[in-house]
Amino acid sequence: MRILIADNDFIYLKLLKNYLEKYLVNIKCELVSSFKELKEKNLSDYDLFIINISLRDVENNEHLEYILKYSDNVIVITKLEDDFLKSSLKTKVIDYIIKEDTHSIEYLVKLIKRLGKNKDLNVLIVEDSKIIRKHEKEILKKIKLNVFEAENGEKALEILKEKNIDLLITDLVMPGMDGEELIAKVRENYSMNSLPIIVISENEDTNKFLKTLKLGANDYLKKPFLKEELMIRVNNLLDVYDNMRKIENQLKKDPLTGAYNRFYLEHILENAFNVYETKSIAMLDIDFFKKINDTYGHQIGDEILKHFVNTIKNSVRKSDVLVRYGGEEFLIFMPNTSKKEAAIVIYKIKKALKPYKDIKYTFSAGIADEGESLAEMIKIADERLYKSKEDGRDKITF
Ligand code: GH3
Ligand code: MG
Ligand code: MG
Ligand code: MG
Repeated sequence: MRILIADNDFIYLKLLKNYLEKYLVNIKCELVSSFKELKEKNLSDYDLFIINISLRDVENNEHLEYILKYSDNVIVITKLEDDFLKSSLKTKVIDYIIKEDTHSIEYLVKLIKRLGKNKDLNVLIVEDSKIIRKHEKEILKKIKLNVFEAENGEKALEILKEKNIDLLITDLVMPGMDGEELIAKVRENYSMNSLPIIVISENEDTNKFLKTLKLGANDYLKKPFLKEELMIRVNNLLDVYDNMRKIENQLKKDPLTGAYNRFYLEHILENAFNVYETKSIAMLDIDFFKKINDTYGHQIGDEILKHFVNTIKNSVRKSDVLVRYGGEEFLIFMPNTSKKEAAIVIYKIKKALKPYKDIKYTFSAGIADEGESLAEMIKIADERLYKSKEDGRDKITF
């Protein structure tokens, strides 16, 4: 991402550049200290502009308007007492930072990181008033979120079923299903961590808002609100949501290979097992792995485990689940797949498995689609894996 920064103060410019390039990845900052220099730049080269509201060679906000004609990816540097904060220009930029505030650079880094992540997130606005919906939508689009809209609770539930929604913003008073009922319904299926909810309503009674918090809303906002109020609350909530997802992922995954771990197998796959009529399990075990470790060292052994997992991931479907079952033993759960179809997948992995840096290695496998429970199916697949080993390794038994 390329950023153009404009400010009179060269020391501040250097500071910003160093800080942003240190704490953000794939960032390149260019600096200008006057409107004249700014006009010499080709604005289409930049993805983001960080612009001081006053430059020494401009009287008014001419330079800001000049940039806004090209791009609305603008963050302003301002003083608290500056007229900018009262002007309509404020609504046209993404956000602003206060120059005297020593923590504003940290806020800026956090904001830019957030904007990068928001591009992949979907927010649903539930609001019966078209005008308010439009207003909220404009704010959320400014911070790069993908916006979906519903005019009442019923419509919202439909969209939730179809789309992958990451944040729900709801009004309370709506014809049809109102906000309270919607929150209660949503919370039957989504926890506060899996789908955060913000209530926005003009109801004056704080008790009414508190009730929605007890129902499972994460936060609330009273109309009318400032653009920044909504923006900061949304961004903060999404930061929490990201962290929760990271923690949940860490809990479910093996840190070395990124495959799911035994916790996932026992707590999540156990339930998924009964959902599918047809399903198969393949157990894969690397042959003579102890010898690989002894010959090349444990670190190379680790690299081979990652290499093996990547090969598997490139050969299976998205719906297949890969679990690190033991040290060099992996389980693949394949929904809607017969034993024979599963065997085709495992042969595909065998064919795709290339040496790791000239180190050739093989695996043995056992496949089952029989068994009344997950444990039973694993046991059968494991027995067949053992058979593959007995038959001389580098074999697939099903
Ligand atoms: P077989 O063909 O019968 O499967 O022989 P093997 O040597 O692969 O099987 P064995 O079970 O005797 O050895 C597995 C080895 O895997 C032993 C253990 O040190 C190694 N191992 C387990 N976890 C890891 C790991 O995370 N990293 C590395 N490098 N080695 C591991
Ligand atoms: Mg309403
Ligand atoms: Mg082995
Ligand atoms: Mg083993």
